[in-house]
Amino acid sequence: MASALRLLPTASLLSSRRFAATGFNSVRCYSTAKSQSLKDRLRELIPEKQAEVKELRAKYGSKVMGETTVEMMYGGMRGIKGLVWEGSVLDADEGIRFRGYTIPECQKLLPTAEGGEEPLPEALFWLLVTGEVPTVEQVKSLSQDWAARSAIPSYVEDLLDRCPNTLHPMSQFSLAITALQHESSFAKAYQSGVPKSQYWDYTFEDANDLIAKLPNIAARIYRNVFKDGKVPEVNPNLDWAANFAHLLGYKDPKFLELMRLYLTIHSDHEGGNVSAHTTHLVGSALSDPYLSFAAGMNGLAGPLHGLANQEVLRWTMKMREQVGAEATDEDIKNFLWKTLKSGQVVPGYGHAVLRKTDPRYTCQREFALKHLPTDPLFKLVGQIYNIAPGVLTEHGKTKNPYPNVDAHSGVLLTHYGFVEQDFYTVLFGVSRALGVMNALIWDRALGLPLERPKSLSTAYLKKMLEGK
Ligand code: CMX
Repeated sequence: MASALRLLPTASLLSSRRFAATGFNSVRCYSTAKSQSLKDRLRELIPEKQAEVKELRAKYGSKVMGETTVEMMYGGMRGIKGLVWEGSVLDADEGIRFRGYTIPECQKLLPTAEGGEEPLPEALFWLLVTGEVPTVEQVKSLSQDWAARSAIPSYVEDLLDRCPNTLHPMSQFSLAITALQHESSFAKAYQSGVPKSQYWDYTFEDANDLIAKLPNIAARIYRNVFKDGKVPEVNPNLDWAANFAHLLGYKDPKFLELMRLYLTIHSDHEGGNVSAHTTHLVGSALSDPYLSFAAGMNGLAGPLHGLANQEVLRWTMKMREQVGAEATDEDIKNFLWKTLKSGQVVPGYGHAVLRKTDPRYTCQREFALKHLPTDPLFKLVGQIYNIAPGVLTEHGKTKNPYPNVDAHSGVLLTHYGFVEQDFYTVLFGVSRALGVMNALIWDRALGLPLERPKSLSTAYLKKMLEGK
């Protein structure tokens, strides 16, 4: 494990404006006993946060946060401020901050595996839940806790083993998560009439169980569809990402580092994206965390959202097939235009909120520059990065001609022999659990109600607008 010293944040990091920007009152480091469990720490934080929110609502409850235009109503509600999401905030130009920390800051501050450089996803989860940078001991205990919770029931194994290999891995993933609902502590507690003030406790248990079991579910799908169908035992001494790689059948320490980075950066991207918002929306009906997450995963499986990582690699391979290994810039430009003129989107480019290169793309590019600088596919992706923004700008439709997270991940995975593109979105899904489960715990802790925005028909709108 990294030395404790490495975890101490610098004064400049702590004093930065980002804490004000996220709305989280403070980021505390080393304020807790080194061995305190995540749940114990959360139990202390919840009353503070409840009081903070109560005061905010009493003081500013009637304050207007923005306006809704007719264009927004027909335009996918872009820019409407209608959700509270504690874990992360996305800035159009700067990208994501997890509890106030940028990705490079997380890479500097969060504990790593022994000898590693990338943050452990468990550490990111701790940060998302508490707003605090965890100690090495705290992260280690969370790794052990998740390893201990990781087994999946035999009926879920049987269910997956019976799926046809042609059923998309994301459909299998969603199916298994829905079936796992049988285990929900929250659903059982709700049926037995537990008071609302305790909802968060059972949600916390489900959230941790679910996160812990996802590597076993995902690896079973991977091994069934693409390998020999045999899944090894979880190793209680490994961290969550390393265990996942082990279950999938990958041993290269660099691939383990890639998994740690991958599972950290795909976790959370504020609340409005389809997978996050869906999980939150379904959870608002007090559907338990399994049902809520399965719904979110069905949204992640869409090609405009998480499935784009699979689409990017397919598209890049197709390009390589057509233009050859030594593609000129002109070849790439022509292929981009061909894609656009055929009415397709360029996968991995554009974003509903971002207006600059996604820092999740940048950190994957940096990983590639460090570990696989001469990989031919990485070179091609770099070449596309130089050309695509110009073509998309000239095309004139997309508001953001720069790459998003999905433009890079497939190349890194392919380098390490992970070539099964249909599985890529499942990896995204395993990571996304960290962000949306944190949000669901806080939804329950803050007692957020059933979500129910107002909708209008075009006829009603016309009547309102034209006075008819
Ligand atoms: N290639 C071609 N056209 C694009 C484009 C792209 N990469 N990105 C946006 N456009 C088009 C849109 O389709 C839209 O066209 P129409 O007016 O004909 O409908 C127009 O540009 C305006 O869209 P926008 O406001 O810039 O983008 P949206 O907020 O509507 O959509 C996104 C965002 C991500 C769906 C879109 O950029 C896209 O389809 N990108 C490719 C798919 C992708 O990479 N998705 C992954 C996003 C990250 C993630 O969630 O994982």
